[in-house]
Amino acid sequence: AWKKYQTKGFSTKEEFEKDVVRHVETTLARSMFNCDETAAYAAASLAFRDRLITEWNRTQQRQTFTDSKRVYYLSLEFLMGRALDNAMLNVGLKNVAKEGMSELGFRIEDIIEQEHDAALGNGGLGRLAACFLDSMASLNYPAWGYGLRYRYGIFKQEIVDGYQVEVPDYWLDFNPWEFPRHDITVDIQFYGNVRKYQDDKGVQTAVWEGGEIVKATAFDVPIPGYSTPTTNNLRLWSSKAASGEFDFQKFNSGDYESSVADQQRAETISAVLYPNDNLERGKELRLKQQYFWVAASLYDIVRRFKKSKRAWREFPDQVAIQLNDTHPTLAIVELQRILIDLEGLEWDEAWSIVSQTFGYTNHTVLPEALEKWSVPLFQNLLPRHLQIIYEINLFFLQSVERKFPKERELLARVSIIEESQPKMVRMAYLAIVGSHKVNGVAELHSDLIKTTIFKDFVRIFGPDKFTNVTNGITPRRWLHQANPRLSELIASKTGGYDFLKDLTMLNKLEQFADDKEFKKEWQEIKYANKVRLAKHIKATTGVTVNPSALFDIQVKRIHEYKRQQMNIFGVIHRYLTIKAMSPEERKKLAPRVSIFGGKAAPGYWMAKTIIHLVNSVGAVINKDADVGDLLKVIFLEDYNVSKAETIIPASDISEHISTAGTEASGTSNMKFVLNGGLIIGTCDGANIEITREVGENNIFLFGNLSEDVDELRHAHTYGRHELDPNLTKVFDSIKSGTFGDVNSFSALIGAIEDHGDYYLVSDDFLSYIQTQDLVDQAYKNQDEWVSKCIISVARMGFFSSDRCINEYAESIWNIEPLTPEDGN
Ligand code: 26Y
Repeated sequence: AWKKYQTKGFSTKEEFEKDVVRHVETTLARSMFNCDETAAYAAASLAFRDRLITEWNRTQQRQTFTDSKRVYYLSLEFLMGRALDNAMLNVGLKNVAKEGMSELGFRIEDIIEQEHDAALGNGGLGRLAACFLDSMASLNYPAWGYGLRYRYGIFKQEIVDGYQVEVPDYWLDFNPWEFPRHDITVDIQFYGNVRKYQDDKGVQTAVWEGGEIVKATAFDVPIPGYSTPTTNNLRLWSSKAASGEFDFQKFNSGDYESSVADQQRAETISAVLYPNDNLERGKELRLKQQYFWVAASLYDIVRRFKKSKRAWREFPDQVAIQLNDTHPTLAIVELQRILIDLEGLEWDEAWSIVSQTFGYTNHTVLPEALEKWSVPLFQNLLPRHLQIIYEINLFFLQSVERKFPKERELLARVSIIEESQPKMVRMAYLAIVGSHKVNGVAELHSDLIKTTIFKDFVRIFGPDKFTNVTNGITPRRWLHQANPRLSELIASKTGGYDFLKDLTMLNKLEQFADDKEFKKEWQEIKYANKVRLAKHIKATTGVTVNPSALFDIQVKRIHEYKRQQMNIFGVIHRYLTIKAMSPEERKKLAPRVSIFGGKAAPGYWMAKTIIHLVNSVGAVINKDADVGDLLKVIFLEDYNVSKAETIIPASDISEHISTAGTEASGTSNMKFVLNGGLIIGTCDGANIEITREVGENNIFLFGNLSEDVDELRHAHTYGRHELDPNLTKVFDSIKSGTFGDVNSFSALIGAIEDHGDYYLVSDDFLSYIQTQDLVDQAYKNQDEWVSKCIISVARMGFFSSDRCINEYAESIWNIEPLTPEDGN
């Protein structure tokens, strides 16, 4: 009967306006007469939220009634960015909203700008999770994301006197995109101890007792698919003390302060995102976060499964759980614990269910990013889990010994417990042992994990357990939303916006690679995007840049392996070259703007030094009248998802120059090419597959290959290490004080001169600057350049996250799409 009351939501601008006015006047309790942009944003979002929630409810009902297999994507990071623009585009009502808002006296762009980014992630891994959510909904997969509702997302970056300063990102003041579910809570236990009972039949059961309880509350974020009936759910957990507002016993006995302190300690768990990207620190609070989130999510998943009244052995037919890196690996142990301790299953049956349920995605080979937790820490915080880990390890090592008798060293190498002082739990090994599939995120990376860090496990489990799923990006946000004019131009040539659902349709553009009219429009769009970025640069840094210059952009987390230091050394080399040129020679040069952006982990001193150097170099070059427009150096403050949407469409060339073998995939490389920019890059990560797709002529590759890296490093350490002479000149100029205080940068230079140049900056430097010269030459021939860009975009279809999610669905999750036609 209730079905007749279900609404479809607004579909005309008049209906939309009515909803907005209603929300301003009732939900927000304001008057339209003093409705500012903040209130207008709030009301417009609430209007769209209402729509989404109707679709969300229907999607959930559909999935429940058909009892479909669902995938659960467990990620400690979801770097969502803004939601309103995305929601408007995905439900196909942006134009309705634009006209409606304009009648109410607002420009839609200004309204969109009001929204605070949801920045619950560090970089690539977190943004990948967000792209995956978009694709899973757009492809109608029954899928949930599970994460933490951090009160503080990644910090805001301010640049003060050339140095990074971190400012807390308190983003929850007003967030219309989340629904608190105060009725959905889970009690999570920490500390305590384990008691073993023997019943009359001699069966042993373990009981985890005592310790403290923290309450997890669910907050749901609707995830609309693009032009689909599916709105999936992202469930984020928030922590608070279990006994309600206060511990009343303490409260009554007059211990008010300590009861408030308990409350705060519990809330600390979901308070802040750890700002390290690819750098593991082993902090207890982080392990607490992981268990809190994993335990709440599994309780929720198991509760949902139990409603279906199926037998436990059917669990893997109903549930797939994907681990976004090792951060949620405790889920493996927690599910085993639930099955044996709480549900009474035998170990073997439980373990078979567990290991069929999980898949593990690895995102890095860097040793400093591999998670290890100390056994004493574990013992104290999660005593029962440590026991189960020891059992898992015992059975695993026994099976290895049966298969490879007498290989004692192998056993030590693959043991989940590292026999160090203190002993450590190796989370990646645990994830491998407890999953049915392990995947890397680009071909080279997947090969590397099989031949290096997980080599022994390939022998043990066979090669089929290890697979590759090359990353992708959502074309909805990274083309349609970020670059609406380019999207419109593409639509006009490929027969509408279908390419946004099947990105391989971009190949229809290739026939226009020499079309004069098309190329002109293409160029105009790029120019307009550069003008927009130039305005942003002017407004935020005060520096005037020429939109006709070549925009050379490197935006990503600052890390030595990503080699922003090589980029800025290249800029200094260019500066020195220009200074030494005659006026005639200078006339032949292509003007260039070198743009940097990205955050350094607050404790990563070397990364902060790189930021300082970029700013110091910019301060000198940008005011050198002698150089003028030929070279400008910009550091863009606080790079984030919404800024990326402005920056990426404005690039001519972008830099993806990691030491070969270190960048697992990279995903901004895909975003830049999709927006009509070319790449200068190393043979690393997804650059290799991008090259295969777009063709070697349409990318600027340079540098040593990953198979040569070990030997070069060895030579640095044991042989003579002669620096590239061009680099020496750059260092000389820094050391002479050209860019300010010499001591500031000595560690950066020292790492290369004196400490083995681990990232091969010197080895790749000549090849890098020569390739930059090729870029200059190529850019001068605008006609050919634009053709290269068009051809590249036409060949980027492979890098849609839709293709990527379909691969996961088929080869790892074994799930099918579900639409209203399929049932319900
Ligand atoms: C253990 C903890 C300190 C940690 C926290 C965050 C470790 C790693 C990370 C983040 C890793 C990350 O963002 N990796 C990136 O994942 C992308 C998506 O697969 C890849 O494209 C990119 O190459 C990789 O660096």
